[in-house]
Amino acid sequence: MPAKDLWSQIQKQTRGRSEDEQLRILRRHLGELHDEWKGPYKDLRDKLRKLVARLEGHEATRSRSGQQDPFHVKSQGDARVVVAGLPNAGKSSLVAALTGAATPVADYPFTTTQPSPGMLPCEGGVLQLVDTPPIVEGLASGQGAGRPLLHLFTSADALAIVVDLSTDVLDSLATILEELTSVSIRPLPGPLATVLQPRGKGGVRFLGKPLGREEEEEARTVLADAHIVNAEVVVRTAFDIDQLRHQVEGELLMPTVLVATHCDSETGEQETLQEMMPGHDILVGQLQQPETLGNVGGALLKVLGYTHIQLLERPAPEAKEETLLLHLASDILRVAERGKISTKRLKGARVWGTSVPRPGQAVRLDHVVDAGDRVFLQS
Ligand SMILES: Nc1nc2c(ncn2[C@@H]2O[C@H](COP(=O)(O)OP(=O)(O)O)[C@@H](O)[C@H]2O)c(=O)[nH]1
Ligand SMILES: [Mg+2]
Repeated sequence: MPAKDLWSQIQKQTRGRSEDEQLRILRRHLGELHDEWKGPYKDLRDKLRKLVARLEGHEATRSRSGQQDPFHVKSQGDARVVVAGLPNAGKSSLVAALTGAATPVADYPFTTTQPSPGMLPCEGGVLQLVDTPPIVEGLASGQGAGRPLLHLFTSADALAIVVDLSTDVLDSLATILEELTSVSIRPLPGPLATVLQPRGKGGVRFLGKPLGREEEEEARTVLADAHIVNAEVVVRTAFDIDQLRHQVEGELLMPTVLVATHCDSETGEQETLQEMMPGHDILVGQLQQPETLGNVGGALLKVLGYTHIQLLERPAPEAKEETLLLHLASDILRVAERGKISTKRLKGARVWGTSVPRPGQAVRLDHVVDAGDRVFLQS
């Protein structure tokens, strides 16, 4: 088998697997790649050796730390989605249904006492879903799983809030939001469009998509009013003054989807949920039949701000080689990294799509691509 095909096969086999499983698979393949093989096989062997060394490093750290903090969940995959909700809402059922991870499900509350991750492969990426102990009133003052649980929420790239529609939704959601507010989390119906990154020096800088003169002035005023003199404002997809304001006020903007469970009977609860969380995607279905939930992975990728671009094999828009899943506002360098292409000799790219005025335009490494762009990397 050509080295390139073997590499795609290995990627397929390891995707979504735990690190221990990945290590086993990589070691097996390494054993089959003979030392005297040259060219692309040698490159593949080197690549696998590096991956194995990295995973072995993780393994060593894990065993050294011995008794681990169960609330410290190692990040894996492209993004972390923490599944949150009241007791018995269906959090564990959701994670089990989507990832096949073994997590205890039972019809009595507090079955889940520790977070437990599972991996969800979707659309060329893989998401880490983290099942969690339930939210109860007063987490911040040590009730239930307490502060460690709140801290886990703040470590998420997105939240999936599970709500039982057979309960009083107004009440349930109010409790959840209050607990999230205690660590300044503000749910967001979509991806973070404008990011504030405080810096130690350098004044106020604007990065990402260019913004208009008035927008820049508005942003500078908001920052100055809060006495922020050093910061980077990164416009990922669009300039959003409200998002900037919330971040200036110390809020953690958290992309969030809702999952409604126990929706066997028609009540008005789903509408109530939507009214309380305007703009948020609500996934409704039977957890026992995950296919009824629709494309959960797709909804999560959307709220996280992921999109697809096409990598081209030749400088021609129809010469499609590979579809890549990328975060919105990724640049050419990131495209190459994601496509596992060496960035050492990379000079730039030619792009067909909405991020350039002219089809096939030559761009530099810091050019930010748009959803659906076709990219030919030039080295
Ligand atoms: N009827 C119905 N039961 C569900 C649904 N989702 C979860 N359950 C049941 O509710 C109970 C609690 O589920 P679990 O996933 O452990 O909830 P958790 O405490 O949020 O993790 C279990 O008996 C599940 O089988 C649903 O959508 N409909
Ligand atoms: Mg549970």
